[in-house]
Amino acid sequence: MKTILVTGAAGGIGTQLRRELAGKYRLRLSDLRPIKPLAEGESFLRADITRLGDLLRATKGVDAVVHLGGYSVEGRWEDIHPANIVGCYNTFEAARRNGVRRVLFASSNHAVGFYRRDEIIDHRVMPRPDSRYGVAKAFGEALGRLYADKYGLEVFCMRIGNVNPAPLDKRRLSIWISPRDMAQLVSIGIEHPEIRFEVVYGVSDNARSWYDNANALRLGYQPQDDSEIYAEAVLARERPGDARAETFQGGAFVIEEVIPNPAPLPRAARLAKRVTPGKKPKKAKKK
Ligand code: 15L
Repeated sequence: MKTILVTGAAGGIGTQLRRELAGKYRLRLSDLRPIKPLAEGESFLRADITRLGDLLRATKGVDAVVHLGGYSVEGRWEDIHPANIVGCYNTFEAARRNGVRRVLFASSNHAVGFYRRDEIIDHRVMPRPDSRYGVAKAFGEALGRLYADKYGLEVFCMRIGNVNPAPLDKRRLSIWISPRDMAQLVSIGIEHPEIRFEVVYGVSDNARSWYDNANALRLGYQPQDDSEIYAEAVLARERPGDARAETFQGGAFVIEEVIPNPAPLPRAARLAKRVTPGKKPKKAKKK
């Protein structure tokens, strides 16, 4: 049985994954917060991902790392930088030094959140982060590419939508992933023999998806769930929100600000009105 290190295992995704992966792998769970109770086949190792030494201990003897650790929403650079930039670097570097073959990186839809909702994007699009958090996810993907190309690590980047038993709102109808689909994708990331460097979307088979997830399907992903069965209930409780947030895939992340005096908003507001590239803008009617 393979031993898998899961960083950030006390978080939402980690908790749901543990349930789904139980019995399939020996899970070494790491986090700053203790995890109790542990199930059979699980062990806990406290690790601060901002410390390389902690990760060198945690990655010793594992077959793969599922790196979920770090800040999971937008935040101040002073918080994102240590947790998501330094922490991500330490994870890849510790894996390399300990000869761990494979790293699964929990990237996010927010690495590409500034694509519009009327666009279908695939795994080859340029990053278009919607937040500092999204920038850190794009950094993790780039770092993964470097470690794959330069050191031969096998790297599987999952641009995760939102893992939950059911979609929370209209935006999540497009990016939702059920816990069992998430676990299937993670298993592919651990088991697939041909992985060198891959980017896939961590989403279920949602009718309202704005992703072309061909790369995941090519690797054998067969999502079982579709958010559509929740659509009526979700839409019935949806209230109109901010126009910019509703224009872009990243939703509230595109408007959320954590710094004082953010850059002038009028220019950014114009972005939301911009036509899709390739389409000619309509001429304004003369009055
Ligand atoms: C994410 O990447 C976050 O980790 C999670 O907290 C959610 O905000 C999710 O994206 C989302 O977009 O719903």
